[in-house]
Amino acid sequence: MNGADSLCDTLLAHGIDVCFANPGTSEMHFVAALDRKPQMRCVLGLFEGVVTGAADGYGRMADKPAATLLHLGSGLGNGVANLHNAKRAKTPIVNIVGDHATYHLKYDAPLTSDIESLARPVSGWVKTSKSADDISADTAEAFAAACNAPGQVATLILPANTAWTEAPQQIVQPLTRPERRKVDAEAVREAAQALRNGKRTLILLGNLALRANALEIASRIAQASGARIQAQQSNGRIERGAGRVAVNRVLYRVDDALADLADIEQVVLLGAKIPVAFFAYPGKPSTFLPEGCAVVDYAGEADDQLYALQALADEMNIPASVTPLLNQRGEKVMPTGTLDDDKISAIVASLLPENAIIVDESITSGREMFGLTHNSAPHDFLQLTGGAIGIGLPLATGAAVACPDRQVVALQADGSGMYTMQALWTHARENLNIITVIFANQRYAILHGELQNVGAGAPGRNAQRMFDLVEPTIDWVSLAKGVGVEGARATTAEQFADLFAAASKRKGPFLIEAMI
Ligand SMILES: Cc1ncc(C[n+]2csc(CCOP(=O)(O)OP(=O)(O)O)c2C)c(N)n1
Ligand SMILES: [Mg+2]
Repeated sequence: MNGADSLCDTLLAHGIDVCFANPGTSEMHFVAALDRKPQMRCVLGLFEGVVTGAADGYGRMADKPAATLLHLGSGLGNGVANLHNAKRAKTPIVNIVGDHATYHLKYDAPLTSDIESLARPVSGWVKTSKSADDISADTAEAFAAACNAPGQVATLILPANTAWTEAPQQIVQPLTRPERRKVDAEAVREAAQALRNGKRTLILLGNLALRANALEIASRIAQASGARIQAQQSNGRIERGAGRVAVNRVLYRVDDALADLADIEQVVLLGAKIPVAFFAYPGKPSTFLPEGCAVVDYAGEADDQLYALQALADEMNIPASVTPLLNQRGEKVMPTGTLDDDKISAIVASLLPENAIIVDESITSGREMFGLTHNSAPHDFLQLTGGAIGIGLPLATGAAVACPDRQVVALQADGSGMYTMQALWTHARENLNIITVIFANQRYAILHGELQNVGAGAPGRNAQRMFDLVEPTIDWVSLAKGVGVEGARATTAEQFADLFAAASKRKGPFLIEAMI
């Protein structure tokens, strides 16, 4: 029993049985230990952004952490953008990073770096194990930290000699997971009072308030009080579709969001933060609430939002006759002719398999998707939470590993997809049920718009060369084929619908390059 065995046994004892990995020499003893633990599923990602994004997708869907295994500061650095997204999604991750043996650090070997400093901005907890004796306790602490509500990245750095040194047989057993904080009775009374004060009120929902059961209570509260419910802009996971409550998100574009919230006099925060603009734009406000809007900070992100909703509904004495407003199943809409992004949204919304998981990194192309899928088959919706593009294909990987019986549909803009297209290899390697739809508009379309939005004018030659993915164009069907994923190109709506329908009937990954 060495430190590496102690790590693996402690992870397994805590219910972590998936490890997304890209190891190196300093992690070889962990690899050897993992080899002795067939219960642990090791999933290789061919770039660390795939590893961390997959751990995010897994954590969002499994409601428990996966482990990662990354190689020193460089490996961690490659994975930071998607750890940033995970941090924004409040995803629990036990992020394991190997380091040089402690006595080797003073020689400043080529891969030496300040791993803790790289980890800190994306981690809620960082620790370097000092010895093999500590590994089990440190791993248990990392697990507890990752699960600390509302969920966070816990980075555990393991020097190579802690792995290969003899460790105690005894491992640390899991503690019971602490419950989320429950809002107190006073807060409940205040929130109920606020909902009766006659102000035009928005109840802004985030975190676990966006699960189906919580949304049903929110819908009853909205009807009983006349308040509006809405989700914050950026959410790790929403349960939605037919038979569930429709909830829109705060809009992305500043003018749209301002107009949408213009008449709100009071906002009740329930697992959400005050809505702010993604970016600052010259002459536009940074926050979306109208001036003078009252803020009732009812339940925080780390609180038990389901409890907060139930307690509020009880306090309001809502009659049983007030039932949640549930979405009806929509009519099938099957557009025809030349393909465009809105036709794709309509077709995906119509053909979405039951209980699918939508992973949305469609950027400009999927703007209609959210509205159209209110009436689709019930599904989970995972979005880009932190704005660091390149998460879609990895996120789909993790979601599919967590939920092997469900169809994952990755709606992937082409530019963002190229950041981490290596994930497709993992889709093939693990035979994951993922349909990837590439919105092949062959450009960074959003940046064309943003150049105008910041008031910088029309793109010249240099701007175009930074925004347009041409000369050469990207052939996604060939890329997919090269990493073992079957794919086909669609240029008409009929072709797209046929490919999507066929792909949802088979097992394993399939990629549709949608030419728009
Ligand atoms: C890590 C990271 N790098 C760069 C950016 C800036 N950025 C935002 S959107 C975008 C391009 C998006 O293009 P694409 O994915 O093709 O979507 P489209 O705009 O065409 O819909 C870029 C480069 C970012 N958000 N995150
Ligand atoms: Mg694009």
